[in-house]
Amino acid sequence: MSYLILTETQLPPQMLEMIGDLCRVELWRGMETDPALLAEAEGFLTYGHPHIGGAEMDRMPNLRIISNFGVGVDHIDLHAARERGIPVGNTPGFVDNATADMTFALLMAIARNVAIGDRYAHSPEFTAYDPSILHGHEVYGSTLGIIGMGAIGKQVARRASGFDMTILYHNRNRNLDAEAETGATYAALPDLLAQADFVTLNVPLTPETRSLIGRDQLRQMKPTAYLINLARGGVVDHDALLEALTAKWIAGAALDVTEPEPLPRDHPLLALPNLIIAPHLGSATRQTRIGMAQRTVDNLLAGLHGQPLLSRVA
Ligand code: 8YV
Repeated sequence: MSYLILTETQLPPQMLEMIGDLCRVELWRGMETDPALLAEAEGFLTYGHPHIGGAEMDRMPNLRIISNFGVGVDHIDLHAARERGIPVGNTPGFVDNATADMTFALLMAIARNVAIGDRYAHSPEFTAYDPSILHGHEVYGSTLGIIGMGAIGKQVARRASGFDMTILYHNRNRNLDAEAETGATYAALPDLLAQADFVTLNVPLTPETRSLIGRDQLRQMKPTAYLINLARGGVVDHDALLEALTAKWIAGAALDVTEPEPLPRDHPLLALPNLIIAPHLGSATRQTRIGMAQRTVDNLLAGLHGQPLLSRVA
């Protein structure tokens, strides 16, 4: 017995090995996909972020499981999946540490001019050491504002406590566990923005968090402060960010995610010296990818066999 599953990009060999002979894997080409494959597909493994809405689901009448590689499911219409009785699985818990590490990597990199320093040190211009250049912002002992105190935000806070940072956070609800464990203090969003030296975004993208950081919020930040986005591009209004970085309302920004992703190659954000950008590397460690792959495959197979998923989001 072999199930037909679709995926929008080639799966890495390690995942194919985990799936074994149980499934036949074919590529999803959006609405251009061969109707015979759509009619037969029983599983969908979203390896990147393809949009799967009600219209897409309706083209796959035999679909019994959508298994998402990753925790964020903003590209999948969960309401439409629930209405159609299609379970959706994701990988909570597996990405937390790697994403928190990367939040800190980008925070440190923008604070201490790592990217610009790297380009300078590689260039012919670097001919003599100069102690007067590229002075960054001290991270140790500074104030961190975490927006989104879920599992990833809490791991960011744990790292920040090692740097003796004053930790403020904003969340839909207070997270008493995180407060007790990390000494983080709940703050209203305007207070957090006004006080933080570094603001990290660790929220899922939902209708409530779309454009959470716009002109007004960037205006509330200190001119010496930095914004670090490891959530989704849509959480930040990119036009407002461009204005803020150009007019120096804030000192800089570090983005792991953008909308669209990638940005068009001639996007003006890419030309700014006070912005660093990574190609969505939040969870990209060898160790984390293995855990994510295993959970994605386990959810997929459970769904195909009509069993409860190990982590179900809809
Ligand atoms: C994944 C992510 O790399 O988990 C998430 O929500 O954004 C990343 O960890 C991505 O989803 C894989 O496509």
